[in-house]
Amino acid sequence: MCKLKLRMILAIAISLVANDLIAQNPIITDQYSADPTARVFENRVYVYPSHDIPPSPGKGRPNWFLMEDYHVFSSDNLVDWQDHGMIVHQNKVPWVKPESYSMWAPDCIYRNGKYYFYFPSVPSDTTGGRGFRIGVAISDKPSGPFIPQPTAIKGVNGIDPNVFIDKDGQAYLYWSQGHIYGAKLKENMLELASDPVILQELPTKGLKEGPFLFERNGIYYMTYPHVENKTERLEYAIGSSPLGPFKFTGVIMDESPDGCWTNHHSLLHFKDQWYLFYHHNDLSPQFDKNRSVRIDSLFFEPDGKIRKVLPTLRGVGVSNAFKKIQIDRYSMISERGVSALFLDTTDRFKGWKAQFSSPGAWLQYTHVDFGKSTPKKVIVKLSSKRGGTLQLRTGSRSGPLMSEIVVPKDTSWKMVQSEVKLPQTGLKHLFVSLKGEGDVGVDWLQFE
Ligand code: FUB
Repeated sequence: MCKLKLRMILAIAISLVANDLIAQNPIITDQYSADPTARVFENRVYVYPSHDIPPSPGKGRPNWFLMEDYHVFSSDNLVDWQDHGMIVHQNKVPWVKPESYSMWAPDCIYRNGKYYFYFPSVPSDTTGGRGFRIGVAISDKPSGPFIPQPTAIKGVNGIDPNVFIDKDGQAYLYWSQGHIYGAKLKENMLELASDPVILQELPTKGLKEGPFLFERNGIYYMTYPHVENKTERLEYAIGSSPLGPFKFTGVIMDESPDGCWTNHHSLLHFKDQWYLFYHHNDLSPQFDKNRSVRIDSLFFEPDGKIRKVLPTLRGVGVSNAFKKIQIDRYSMISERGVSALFLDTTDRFKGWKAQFSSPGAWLQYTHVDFGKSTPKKVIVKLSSKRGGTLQLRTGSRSGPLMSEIVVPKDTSWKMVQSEVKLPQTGLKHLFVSLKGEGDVGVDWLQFE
């Protein structure tokens, strides 16, 4: 094979590895991502998030959002995500002020063979007043390329566009600007077909933004982040038509306990399950303008109310037992003696480790699929100051012992393997605990 061909094959292989993101929460761990709108197109889930970038002197406003472009991600199982790359850049949109770093929360919708990507930004031309406008970029495919329209949508001042197409084919655009606004869209999806109205009856005190409207069983749900206390929580109001009137009905997710000021979400029905896509500053605990997209399952009560979603690290989806399992994204942990710590605080994109530090400390990691072939061994990437013994069980503390891993006293990262004593097939929950004294940091584990 000629050298050039070999180099090309190598480059393709490397780019495939780089674009295949495998994660629990947050789902995107090689860049910051926020404001996720999730849609099902062609039986795949596409996520259209904003793209936060780290602060950089001379770029944008200090200590504020820095957002210059959008990427799109897709998955057919909510576990393995592919980054399709950049789809729209601020300096390639004719009406957007160059270097304004204000490509905030977007949405995307399909109509008549085209994908319409809606995004807010700051315009170059401020004759219509200061503030944000909303524009559209169009593509033949959900992953782009998207061609931006030359001008922003006339009559719309604001941020956080959201589009809904009702059963009768009428499309609606929602956005926020102090209040939440809604208007009909023309068939071309590029112009308003009615004057904007303020959606009344939503809370009047505290910022509201990020509208996301959907319909289920004849109920129209207007969902939105709202600052009721200190930071944003996700709320919803219901009505019997797309422009209301709506009635405040409840909270979907409480404000974050660790102070991330924004939250922004979408709801998605995929393969018989509802999901909440939202964001949190997992990869940037000290600076909440660098956020990351998360997913958790969402359930409806029989009367149509939304059951409150408790944020998890485990997220959703089934982990393949024969691939790396990041147990630091646990489902549950003991009250003390175990925590998720960054592997490298100078490069948080390297991810986390599960640190066990006191006798009996445990964690549970749910939904691991062993399929039909039972593993012979488990490989654990770990390090330890004092040494220790990890026990691996299925189910819970009282579940059968699958493997015991004796960990040497060695602070360098190494792979330690241990025999799997009991045959394992099918879907299992893992229970990992520290037997007796010692300490162990686990980067990941994988069965073979
Ligand atoms: O991402 C920038 C802004 O923060 C969004 O437009 C808001 O919804 C909030 O998440």
